[in-house]
Amino acid sequence: MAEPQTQPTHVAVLPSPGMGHLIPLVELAKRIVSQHNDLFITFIVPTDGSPSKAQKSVLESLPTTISSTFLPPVDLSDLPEDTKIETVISITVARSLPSVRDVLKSLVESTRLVALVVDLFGTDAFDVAQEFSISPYIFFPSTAMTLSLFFRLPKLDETVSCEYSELEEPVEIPGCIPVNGKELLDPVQDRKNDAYKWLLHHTKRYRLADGIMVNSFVDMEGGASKALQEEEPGKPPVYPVGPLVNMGSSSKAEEAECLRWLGEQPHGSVLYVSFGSGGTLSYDQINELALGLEMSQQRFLWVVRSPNDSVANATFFSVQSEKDPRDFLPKGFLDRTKGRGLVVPSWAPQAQVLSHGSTGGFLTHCGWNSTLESVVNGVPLISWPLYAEQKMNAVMLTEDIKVALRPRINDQNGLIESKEIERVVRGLMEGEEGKKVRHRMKDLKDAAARVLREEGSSAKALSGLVLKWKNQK
Ligand code: UPG
Repeated sequence: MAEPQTQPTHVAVLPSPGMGHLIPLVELAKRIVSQHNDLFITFIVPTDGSPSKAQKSVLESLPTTISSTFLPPVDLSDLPEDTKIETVISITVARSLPSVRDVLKSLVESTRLVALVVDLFGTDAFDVAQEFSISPYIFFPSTAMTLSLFFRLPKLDETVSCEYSELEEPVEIPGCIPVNGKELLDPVQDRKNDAYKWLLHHTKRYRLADGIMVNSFVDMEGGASKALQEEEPGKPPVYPVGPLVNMGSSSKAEEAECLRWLGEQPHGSVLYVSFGSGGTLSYDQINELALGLEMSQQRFLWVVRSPNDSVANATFFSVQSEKDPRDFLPKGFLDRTKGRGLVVPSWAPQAQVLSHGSTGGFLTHCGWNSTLESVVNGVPLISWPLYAEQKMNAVMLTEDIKVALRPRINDQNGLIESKEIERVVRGLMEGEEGKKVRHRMKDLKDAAARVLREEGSSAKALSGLVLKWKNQK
């Protein structure tokens, strides 16, 4: 066997299922190897079926020092239909552990493997890391705010006896704007559901990590970052290393078409509308959105998925739209908005859309990657949260740092109606309030660029950590 200390440093990365988890981990890996060409990274990807096109295309385009291996799919056929997404993700990771062990074993035998990085739902793999004496780390792909809540959750669980949504006072999250219990992330909304139990299980294990990287930065989440860095017995160090975002390029024909269309629109005139990789709307809500966009008279580029009337994350594991948009959009909508609006089924090259000069606003589900991609391009937001921690993100973006406008839901029918959509879209694209959020977003864009420069806070935090890995015995 080669002498371990002469071998290059190697790090394993375990993304839990979902493009919103894989993409930022890939960005983290790219950033590390671009600055340390003597460090090697292996992605170990758990799955419950064959790898999706989107996963493959993200992993195939990486530098040669980053490799990836798809684990044998686990069988989830025993899970009831209504199993929540957090449970599905956690069980996929838990059932993949025997194959994670096989891969780690072979890496330990052939490389100087020093660390295993998991994301928010991957902490069960820490036990396997421990078997091989590898340091366990977490990369947290969401906000410092959510991470701050996660550290607080075990205590809240002990002290609160009712559902959090029934609390009269908003929940205090260290360093953050207080959040009404109803707007906390989905899996804490029903404490009897397995999704809550899984989340609690993971949050208790966060303390086992040797360190936690969070995809955020001090200028954007100053209060939460500070609270997270306060030392406390048993709490691992937290490193804000963001914003790490996909700036990708793509050469697919259908995507080129959408960028060509953008190129024909005036500067800053187009509202980009997208609900991330998993977001779906009900049939009625799609109808209202279409009418609202039409009534606003603004230009738009809308990534449309088939309606789903029962859940808001129907495409989380496969991003294909099933139906032709003509089958569910209002009659005549496509003809009436021709030229002014472009509808793209399922998937758009979002990174390029947001960096395009014609894009002037983003109506988003507030997924954290989408939010950060907008921040680095200085594009102001309309927040339309659907599931996961998106409502918390919307509260922060709208009420705390004020880079987003949020449309109101009609409590009677649970819909955001066309008139309200028209009002907010016009407000963002041509109103006074739009100017203010645009201005604040521009400042945040500048700050984001600053923290990633060599002497910036995020760059320094990450390089300090990589140095630690390299010096590890
Ligand atoms: N994307 C595209 N084209 C599309 C749609 C999405 O390129 O048409 C990309 C987008 O650029 C981004 C990613 O897909 O990089 C989507 O990530 P994100 O905006 O974070 O949304 P989700 O996929 O919904 O992310 C999940 C959770 C979200 C959470 C995030 C990080 O739903 O709530 O913030 O993971 O933990």
